[in-house]
Amino acid sequence: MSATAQGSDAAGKEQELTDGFHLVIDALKLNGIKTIYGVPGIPITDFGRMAQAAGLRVISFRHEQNAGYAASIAGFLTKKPGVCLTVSAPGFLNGLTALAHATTNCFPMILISGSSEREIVDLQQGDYEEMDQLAIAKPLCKAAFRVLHAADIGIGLARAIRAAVSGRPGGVYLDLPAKLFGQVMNADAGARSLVKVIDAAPAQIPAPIAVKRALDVLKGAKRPLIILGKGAAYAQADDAVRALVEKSGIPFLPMSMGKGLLPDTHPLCAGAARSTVLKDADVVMLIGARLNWLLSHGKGKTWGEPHSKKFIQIDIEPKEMDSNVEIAAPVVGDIGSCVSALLDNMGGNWPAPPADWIRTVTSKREENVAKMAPRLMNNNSPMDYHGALGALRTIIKERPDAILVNEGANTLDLARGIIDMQQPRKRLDVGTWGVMGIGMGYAIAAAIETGKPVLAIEGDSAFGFSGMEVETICRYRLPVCVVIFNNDGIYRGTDVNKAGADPATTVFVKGSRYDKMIEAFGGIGINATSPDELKRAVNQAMDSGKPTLINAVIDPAAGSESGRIGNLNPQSVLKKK
Ligand code: OXT
Ligand code: ADP
Ligand code: MG
Repeated sequence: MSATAQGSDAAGKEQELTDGFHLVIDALKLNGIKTIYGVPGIPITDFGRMAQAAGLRVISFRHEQNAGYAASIAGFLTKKPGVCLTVSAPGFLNGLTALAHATTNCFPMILISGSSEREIVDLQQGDYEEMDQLAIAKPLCKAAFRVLHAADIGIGLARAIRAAVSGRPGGVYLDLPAKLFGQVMNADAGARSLVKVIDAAPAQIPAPIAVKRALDVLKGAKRPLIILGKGAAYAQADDAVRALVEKSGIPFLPMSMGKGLLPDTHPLCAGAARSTVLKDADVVMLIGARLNWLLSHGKGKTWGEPHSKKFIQIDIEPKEMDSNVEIAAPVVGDIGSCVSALLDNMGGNWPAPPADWIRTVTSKREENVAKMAPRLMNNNSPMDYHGALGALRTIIKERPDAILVNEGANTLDLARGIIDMQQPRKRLDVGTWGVMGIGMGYAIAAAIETGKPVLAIEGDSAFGFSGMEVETICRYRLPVCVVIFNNDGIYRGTDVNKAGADPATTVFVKGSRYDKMIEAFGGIGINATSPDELKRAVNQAMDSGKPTLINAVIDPAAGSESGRIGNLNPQSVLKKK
């Protein structure tokens, strides 16, 4: 408890005092929150200083959006809410994209923002950075709270923590008006007002009948498939998930951030037979994955004949069931409890899936892997994606502990397929929205929360959304190696604007040297023009643990429009006239 001053009560008796600043800090510490990601300024500058003095780690960013993404991925990695701290109005708005991103991706996060005074805001009298932040945040997050009295800080924070991590995790907004920080109260009463949240994310046990129904559906399957989503990675029920796959003998398809829950090299991994398993499976068990656009909504030609399959879905959110197609066996609960219940009820002799199904999946996988293998070996200069990623694939294989952050279009889609992951929660990427800009925030939080080395593989456009944070990486001396796949632009660097002197909308300055950027802050910059050079440079960076930025020169003609999701671009009938 950090009471700060002496004062006297109404009867003139000496007493220890505390204030809003210290109560927020004490409440965070009491609940095991160790790190705050943010940008200082009015009214939270002193709060940051005091938090640091009180032993919290306060990571100061160059832009709130990156601090917010850092907090969101800290939530994913730790199952505790990641905390982002912003100033009012513009700072708050900068952090809001990340709060919405956390909610969309089901990551627990709390955006704490200082705000202007209610009396002035509500009368719209033009306060410094005036904005009705609570009203704006509400539709973009799971819950939003404002604390007006110091005595309510403990409850306010407890509500925010519970809302963020219980049930389906998500983003929570906590509004703290400037005046609250300076409010004074008796230190003992303040200490008593704090709440240590007990069992913030209670286990949610599935109904026995739901478990039985799921096993009945699964048992009847001739071509079963398990899809592992990032919810399964978040749940940290790694052993149970692995046991379920291995006991059932069912091929599994990892979603992007579900990769590594079981190694991509596992004999049952169907990652390299994606189209085949989605089209041909007759029973699909979704574990912590939604049937959204990333799974073509569970219907259409990706999924073969209409109504040709039954779905079993394990999810903590009951409303997720039947969101796109009928779910034959919904299992509602937390993944740890649900998967354990399935395992307990499978009995000793679970029948293996028919051998011809396993043969089909295996041979498709081997065919695709063999097709790709020679492309990964080239040492072309300038590099193509396959040559460059072939080099990085070996590095991640040799360093399974490292965390891979990945964004871009071609840089993302090809890295996802080419780089095998061996361990859970090691691949962090653009998630449900396919958002550019997560890169440096994720890399920073991953290094801080796990202490592991980080390799960020970034499209040159993607990197630009958060690139200034290389200064943050250098300032905190983080073991982050950023590799920029520099193909001179968005998707490709070859577009030409035939209508005038301005460059085409998708191209950047040709031959840019991003490696020079980090040198400005004392980091190591390297220009790599071939896969061999790239491999050497990354190994050197990962061995040294020093902040490094490698400009990987990629052939500007190597990529394709929108990577593997070009089909989502609307077409104009006039376009090709
Ligand atoms: O089975 P088949 O035969 O089909 O084969 C599949 C697998 O079986 C096989 N495979 C393998 N083969 C061999 N070996 C192995 N190991 C293996 N593994 C798999 O490979 C194929 C493909 O497998 P995959 O990838 O699993 O399957 P598929 O069909 O692609 O899956 C579908 C999806 C939808 C699940 C998948 O594609 C996916 O997850 N996609 C995510 C896409 C995404 O989110 N993209 C990012 C958004 S794009 C765009 O919006 C961009 N913007 C606009 C923008 C954004 N996003 N955000 C903001 C804030 N502002 C603007 C911008 C600006 S991208 C972008 C920048 C781009 O430029 P950069 O310079 O950054 O990047 P470059 O493109 O590099 O220049
Ligand atoms: P992916 O993009 O990998 O397919 P999604 O983000 O679409 O994954 O889906 C994740 C799902 O996992 C969400 O529906 C969410 O409710 C669910 N989820 C998250 N945590 C848990 C948990 N601990 N137990 C059960 N379901 C969870
Ligand atoms: Mg590019």
